[in-house]
Amino acid sequence: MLRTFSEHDVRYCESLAGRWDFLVAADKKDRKRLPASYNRTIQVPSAWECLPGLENYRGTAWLRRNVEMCEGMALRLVFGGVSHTGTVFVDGKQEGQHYDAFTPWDVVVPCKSSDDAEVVVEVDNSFGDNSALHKENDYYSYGGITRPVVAEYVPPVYIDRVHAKPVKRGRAWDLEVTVRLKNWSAASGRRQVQLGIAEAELDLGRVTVRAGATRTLKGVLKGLDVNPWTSETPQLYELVVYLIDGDEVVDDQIDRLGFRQVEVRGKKILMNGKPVKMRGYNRHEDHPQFGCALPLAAMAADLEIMRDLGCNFIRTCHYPNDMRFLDLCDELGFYVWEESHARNIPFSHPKFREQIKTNTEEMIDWHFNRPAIVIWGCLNECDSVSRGGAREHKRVIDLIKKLDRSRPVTFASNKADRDLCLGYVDIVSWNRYDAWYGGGPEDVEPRLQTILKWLHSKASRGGKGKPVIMSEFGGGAIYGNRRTCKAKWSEEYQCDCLDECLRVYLNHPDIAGAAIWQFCDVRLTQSWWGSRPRNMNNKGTVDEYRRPKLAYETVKRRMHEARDKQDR
Ligand code: ADA
Repeated sequence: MLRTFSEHDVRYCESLAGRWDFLVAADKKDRKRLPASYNRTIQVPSAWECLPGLENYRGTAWLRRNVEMCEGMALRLVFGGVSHTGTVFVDGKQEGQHYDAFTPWDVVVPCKSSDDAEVVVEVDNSFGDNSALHKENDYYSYGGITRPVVAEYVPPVYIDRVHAKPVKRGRAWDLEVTVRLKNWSAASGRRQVQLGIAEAELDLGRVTVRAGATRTLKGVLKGLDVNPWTSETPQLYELVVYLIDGDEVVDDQIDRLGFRQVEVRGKKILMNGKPVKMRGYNRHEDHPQFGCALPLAAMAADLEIMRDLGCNFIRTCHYPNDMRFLDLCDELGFYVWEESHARNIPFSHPKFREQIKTNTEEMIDWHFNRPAIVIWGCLNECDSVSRGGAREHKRVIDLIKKLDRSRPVTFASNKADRDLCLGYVDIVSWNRYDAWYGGGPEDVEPRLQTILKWLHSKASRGGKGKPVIMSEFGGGAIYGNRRTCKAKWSEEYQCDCLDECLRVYLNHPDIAGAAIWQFCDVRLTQSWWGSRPRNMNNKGTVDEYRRPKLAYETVKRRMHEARDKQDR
């Protein structure tokens, strides 16, 4: 399923996980848009690179299966993620298309009868003018239906999305709720919405939704006596929303919420009014056996490793993550910096503006309720030094602030004192490799002092007095490469890099967070081959099979020291 819990009791849902018919373009014998036949099957969800012979396949493929229909209802197909462009056909008719592997999307198709329908998903993971965000990069863009797919059956007027924002009022909490209804039918419908959480209930009243229209209802549950969500005590509460037609509950939506409030005050980041120091990792969704389509148990295993290391913070570099991973972060109490999909993207790409806008809107719309997400990020190491680049940064950051004022906003910059955009953000975030690119461990502290001096001066053009997160730092090591001379790419050298970076960053009063680059070694796209040993990004503290390198114990010691210091 799409989540680690059931989102509906009333709405009928069915997982579409399993064997789908599969065909790659090279094997297609006819020139019609959709294949007349398929020559193999594939597991959904999965990445096609895990099929022998398709390890490097970049292009188009089709996945097909039959799906139940239910006359009088509409089939709502919900995709957790299709990499990277999915086009859906139901009984041969194109019903929807979506770009970007990393945000969920849905198509709604009224059922004309209760006969099964044929669903075909055409998937394309090629690069070029069609794709600004997925491109040759220092991580891999896989292919396939790589996250779970669910078939839901919705009545004419149904619940499309529920957003809930906790607001601290002294010792109690208010909950500001927005319910978005849609009507797929040709007739208007009048419905009532009721909701409940933590023994409190609220009737949002009745509303008429015209044919094909969308309506939202808003309301506030006041004075809730609930326990706050924190990293140490990740208390979750179930929100249930009912849609009522006359005296019948015709639809529902269940989500889980945490009551926490994140804010920036001076150089500190506060959770529920208390300063926190976030410490953890950048993590790509990548695994040699599963590509980006990690099963839930593998995601949970990664989080257990980070918990063992004493981490409380994860940056979902460089894209929105699987909803199940975010659910686990809610359950385990990890703070998450989630960012819309961009790593060193040229703003000149013809599709950049439209694709980054859609990806950012979808990230916030689908993930708004996650208590674990405490920071929205964007535009990793893009052009924040030219006036044109500054305009693009302002455009995306303003969009995030328009969509959600309840979380601070940042972007990870590698432009140091050339940055023009620090005035737009709530938190200044730096990717710095002072111990790796052009320096050694001994350069970490003095270079931090220099850049902080610049930041807290007028010269930083708006960064003065803001909290700082060291959003990337570290060094590479090839698993098993042990060298007492501590040559670069040895585990010993990486150990020294991380030891000094963590000693400085976890103890500096101006640094509110530190995220090591990176959790595990990851695959690169072909054009990056030759730029890195093994054609991998080898800066993981564990390798791609999650085998710990020498630095593991050093990181663990430093993270536990910081955790114990914070708890005192
Ligand atoms: C950049 C980038 C990361 C990774 C890193 C590295 O900071 O944001 O995605 O490429 O460099 O390994 O050099």
